[in-house]
Amino acid sequence: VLPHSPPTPRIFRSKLPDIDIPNHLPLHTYCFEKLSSVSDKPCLIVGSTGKSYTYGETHLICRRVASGLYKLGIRKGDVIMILLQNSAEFVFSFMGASMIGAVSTTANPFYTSQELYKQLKSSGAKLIITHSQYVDKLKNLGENLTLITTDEPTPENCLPFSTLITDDETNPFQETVDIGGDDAAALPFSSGTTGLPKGVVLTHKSLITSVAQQVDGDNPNLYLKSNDVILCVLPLFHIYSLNSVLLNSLRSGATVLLMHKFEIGALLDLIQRHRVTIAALVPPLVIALAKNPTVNSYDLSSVRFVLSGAAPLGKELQDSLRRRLPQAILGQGYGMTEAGPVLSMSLGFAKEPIPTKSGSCGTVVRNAELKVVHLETRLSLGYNQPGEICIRGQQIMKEYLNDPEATSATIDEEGWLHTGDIGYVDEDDEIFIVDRLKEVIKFKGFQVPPAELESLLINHHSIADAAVVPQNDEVAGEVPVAFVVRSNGNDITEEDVKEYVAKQVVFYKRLHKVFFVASIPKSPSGKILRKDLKAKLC
Ligand code: 4UV
Repeated sequence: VLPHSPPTPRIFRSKLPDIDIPNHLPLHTYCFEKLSSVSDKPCLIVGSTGKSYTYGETHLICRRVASGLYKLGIRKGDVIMILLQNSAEFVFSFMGASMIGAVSTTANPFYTSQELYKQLKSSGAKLIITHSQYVDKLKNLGENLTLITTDEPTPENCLPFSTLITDDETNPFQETVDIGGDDAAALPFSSGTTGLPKGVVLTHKSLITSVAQQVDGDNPNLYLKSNDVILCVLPLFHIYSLNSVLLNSLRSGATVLLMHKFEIGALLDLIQRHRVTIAALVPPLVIALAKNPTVNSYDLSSVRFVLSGAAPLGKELQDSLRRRLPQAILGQGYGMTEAGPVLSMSLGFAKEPIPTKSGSCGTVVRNAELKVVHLETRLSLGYNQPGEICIRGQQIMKEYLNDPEATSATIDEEGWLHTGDIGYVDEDDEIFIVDRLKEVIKFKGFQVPPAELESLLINHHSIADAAVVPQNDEVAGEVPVAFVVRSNGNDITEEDVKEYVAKQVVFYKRLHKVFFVASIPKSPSGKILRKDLKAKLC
């Protein structure tokens, strides 16, 4: 070793060997690759009605939607917005768009007009598929926007979803659209490590790689079988459910049980009725399963895996759910939209399982590299030393849409994606997340970007400056609270501020408290010293 050569980076890898990943294929071809062997098996079940679609029917409807979108002028590279709760139409739209090389940007149907406008503008979406109850919010948001609604009656100036599916699926376009691995397939929005929500370009290659890292190979990290019934209660507009529930299930030939909203009674009833085997959850739903007394009246013995992700799951909670579901394997996945999304997953879910500790997020997925870097020196650290988690592999995002600056601040020249999460890897290669370097607040796993709320606050004529930080909350994990500097002579109240924000944002971004202060602590370069503000909350 030369005296001045940098130390070799410590890189962590999966205990499972790398596999060949067919990520040259388009996503829909990869997901439906085993169609002929599962064609008559149920692919989707709509929880509220019991209606089910076989794999053969699902694939056919997706092809028709592809053709219908094409007829409406949607071409390769065009963006459509899917603004739906979990439903069969969500799946048909997403896969149909993929078939013509179009890109789906997914958004929360509870978003306000203002939030939707920003995502529409930034994504350049030309067409929106939604439910009639959301159409009012979309009025006047853009000219030349095609609106499609999935329910009857069809509102004025909208087209019914049936326009898309009455078409002939044999349309020759499908053979002529040339889709490459580097072409975008999904465009979820995320604030990443800083700032406002940005479009995250996930390509066919990144999504296939991520799915393969989880469910492919002789010994898959997440062992799904074609007779599995997978609960889809987490919203498909968020990458966790889209990738780890929907795409993983399609690839595995399993059945997806769609629930359009969470309600504990309905959830337990569906698990019992459809003999659900796999439940993908977030910590607040784990709390409900672990603590709600009604759980004892249901037969949940079919459940074999419970996956928790999107926010930290404490050891105690994991242990109390284990007592309730003794037959099930409980474990975590750790994901980030920009990471494609899965960085790590419990090997307890593998075909040849390796038990993982409570509180651990599992080990890094196969065909990927993970390192932990010192916050100041940026040198990579060994076992048990906390630092920023970085990930490298073909699953990570291509870029932030139209934002090279934010892209290069997140993915460095060597291809490492910097997560903004602080964690360590223990001597068994298990990952533990201990803190967050980045600004984002996670309310029940949903992103609340402080910068978005701060820009609303600063726009108020009675507010001179503001900062938003997370406060710990037993049920939600974190809730946003604001520090506000009144502008001269104003007597704006806490209620005024809360109401002003609440009118403009989806429910989980609402402020839970407002503290009036004389000034916001900032670094010499003008960055809000969030740590100082968080310390005031303790
Ligand atoms: O960008 P995002 O909203 O993305 C997610 C994705 C979660 C997934 C995805 C696929 C899975 O299979 C799965 O199990 C979970 O949440 O937010 C990313 C940030 O959320 C925090 C962390 O700060 C990420 O950078 N986060 C995500 N998972 C965990 C977590 C976890 N298991 N424990 C602690 N924090």
